[in-house]
Amino acid sequence: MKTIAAIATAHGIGSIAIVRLSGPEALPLACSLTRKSSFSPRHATLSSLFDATGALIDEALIVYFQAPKSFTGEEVVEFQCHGGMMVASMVLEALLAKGARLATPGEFSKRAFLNGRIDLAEAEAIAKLIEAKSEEAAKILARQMKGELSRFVNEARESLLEILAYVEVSIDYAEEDLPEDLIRQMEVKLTALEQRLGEVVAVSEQRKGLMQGFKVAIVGKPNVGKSSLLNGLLHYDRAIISDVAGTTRDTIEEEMRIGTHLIKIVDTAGIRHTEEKVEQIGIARSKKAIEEADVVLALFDASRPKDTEDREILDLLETYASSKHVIPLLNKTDLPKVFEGLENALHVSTLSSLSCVVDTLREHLDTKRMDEGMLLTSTRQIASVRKAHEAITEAKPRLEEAELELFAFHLNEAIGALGAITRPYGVDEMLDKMFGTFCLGK
Ligand SMILES: Nc1nc2c(ncn2[C@@H]2O[C@H](COP(=O)(O)OP(=O)(O)OP(=O)(O)O)[C@@H](O)[C@H]2O)c(=O)[nH]1
Ligand SMILES: [Mg+2]
Repeated sequence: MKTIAAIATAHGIGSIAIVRLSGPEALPLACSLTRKSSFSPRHATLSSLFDATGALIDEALIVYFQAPKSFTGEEVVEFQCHGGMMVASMVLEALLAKGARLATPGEFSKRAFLNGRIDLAEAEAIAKLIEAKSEEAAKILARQMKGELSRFVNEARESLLEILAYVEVSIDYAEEDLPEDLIRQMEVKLTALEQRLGEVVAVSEQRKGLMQGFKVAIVGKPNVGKSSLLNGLLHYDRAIISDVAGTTRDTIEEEMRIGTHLIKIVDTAGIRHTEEKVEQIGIARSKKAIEEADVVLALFDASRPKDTEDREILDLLETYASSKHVIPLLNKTDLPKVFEGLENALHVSTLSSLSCVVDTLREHLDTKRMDEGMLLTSTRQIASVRKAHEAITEAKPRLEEAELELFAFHLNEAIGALGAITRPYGVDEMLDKMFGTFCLGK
């Protein structure tokens, strides 16, 4: 296995940067770069670093992790050098010149997985934690990184394996039927598991936005003040505002923080009938933005009478009523009110404070919070648990019909699907698990 190296910190200016080294040559390479003979494990040592020509590059803190007690399970050395990309690049170059290879993206985690230090669910959590879009997501991922999901999956898998063991044995030794009470026990266990997996999938689907970041779209007919609302929420002039209807031609996306959430907010082109080609494309994008949004801020102009365009937008939003959270806003309330209806809408003016919009958004997003409980955090995980759930649903009636081989087949499917989340079982491991606790006595 080659020794790999990479800069582990983000590009840009910062006070320190970390260069990571992993593989059998990590310690000799570090010694060579520092002209030291050794490092004691898990101690921070301040040392000068020299390049291949012997020139001093930097003074860095060096931490050596002896295999297998390291992130990758290999020999690892971390160089905490001074920040900015120049110094870190020079340290990296020096390591490469001495024989290390540049790591590919995710290679440290891949080695950690291959060496059994983390499973796939934990690796996924590490990757996602870096991009977490809310405090809740970060907490869920931190728990997942510590093995919460893996424990859940393993427990589910173990109980399926236990059932499978009984069934396989009775298939192999078919003189006697399975005792009736054993079948009942299996059914109870399977039903409980089926229910639990179903719940986890449902909750995870519902809270997808928590992991991926919620999307909030601002929609309405032209000139109602959508771009003014965006700018007001962002506290800077991001979008062009004018009294010409049709000013915004394309969707504009920005990130902003609402409470504990990092959301994407999208300003859209005003929706109306138009012959103008570019505007038509913009309007199609506005509709797409509604489809992609978790929350829709639907804006109307209080200073003008309700017209056909407003009604069409209300009809359009009606079609999304069950799948999106639509918050109606009546804007320009600093002017005399002419618009009739939408009494329940939030009354706002982009010329003054928009705190009520922020509060309403935060209240809604907070209902999606999840401080406790487990969440599947990727489409891959959701698909696997759903597959396991379906396989169990398929399996149950087979048990009743005493079609044990088919029953075992579906159980195997469920075990396989769950295994894909963390670490697929090898055949031997599966047999060991199955028969390890099972005394055949024959
Ligand atoms: N009096 C008043 N005028 C507002 C308010 N909000 C926006 N306006 C004005 O309304 C006009 C249209 O505002 P925009 O924010 O460009 O409207 P828009 O919905 O983005 O329009 P399009 O991009 O054309 O779809 C501008 O002249 C704004 O200054 C408000 O609360 N009160
Ligand atoms: Mg606009």
